[in-house]
Amino acid sequence: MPGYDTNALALAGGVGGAKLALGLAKILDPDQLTVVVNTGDDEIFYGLHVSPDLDTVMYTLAGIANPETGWGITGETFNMLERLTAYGEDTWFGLGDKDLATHIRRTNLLNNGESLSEVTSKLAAALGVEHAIVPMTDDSFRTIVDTEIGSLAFQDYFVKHRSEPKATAIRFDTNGGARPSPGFGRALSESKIIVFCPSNPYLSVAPILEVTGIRERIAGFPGKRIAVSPIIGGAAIKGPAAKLMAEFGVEPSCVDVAKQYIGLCDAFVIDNIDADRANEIDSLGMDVLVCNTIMTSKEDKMALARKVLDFALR
Ligand code: FO1
Repeated sequence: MPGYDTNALALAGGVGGAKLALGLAKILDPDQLTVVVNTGDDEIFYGLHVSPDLDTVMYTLAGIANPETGWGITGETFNMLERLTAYGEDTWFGLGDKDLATHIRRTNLLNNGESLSEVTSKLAAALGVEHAIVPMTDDSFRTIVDTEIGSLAFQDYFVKHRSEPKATAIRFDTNGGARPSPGFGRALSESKIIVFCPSNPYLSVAPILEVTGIRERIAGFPGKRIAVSPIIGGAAIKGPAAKLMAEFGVEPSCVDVAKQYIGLCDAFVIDNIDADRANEIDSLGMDVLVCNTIMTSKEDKMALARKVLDFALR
């Protein structure tokens, strides 16, 4: 442990966010890090409440994430899904047998009246995760993608339609406004640094900013705010971020991600490949760190986490 004397709040979506969250968790003590996670992707499947991004972060920090997909549990089997398919159920969303236990437990606890924050903390503790993983909100929040084939709930767009339909807009159905979870509010008050993990700006970070009062609190945050670009050399490591940018008439580049965080970030981290774009980000009023942002190994994740914290604290 290098002994950072700080408290960090990491904002994360799924796979990309979870990688940096793991790097941060490896170099910060449990009481120094809160990972706030997007819940706009949550969906009911087969009668169960599934929180894909919370689970991706939780499984990654627990060391049990499937290394090939980034989501789900390593060594997974799909016996239940095969049986369900044989019964004639539409099974386009792949829930593995081990993963299923998470959703059964979550659904039971939610049905008993516990909040998503309480349930997540119980699940994470049972998996041996010591750092705080909190949902952005305990209220209902659904990301909807308007596309050329109609409006699709996020998982319909992302998994069933493999992000193929051309998107025209992204909307958030919050039933009149979603309040920040207690852990999110607390972390905003107590943290010295906010780290925007390299997550999709439209589908993962925008929902977090849409939670009531959050954009304003981050805009007025007294500490350091630093974002890592999920776009490297004009492409996303994973997912439809670059495709969506092109469909929205925005250049798929780290510069255009940075533009979305004007007023919300003091510093922006781009990959070595994009070094020639540093001046453009600098002219947006952000300090720029150029380094390797591709996180393949645990060492890569820890190295990037260190660079992000050192740059924010310098
Ligand atoms: N992604 C897929 O592409 N196909 C799946 O069948 C699938 C199942 C799934 C089950 C549990 C879970 O936690 C995540 C799952 N994901 C699947 C990933 C998920 O759709 C996305 O990673 C996130 O929602 C986007 O961050």
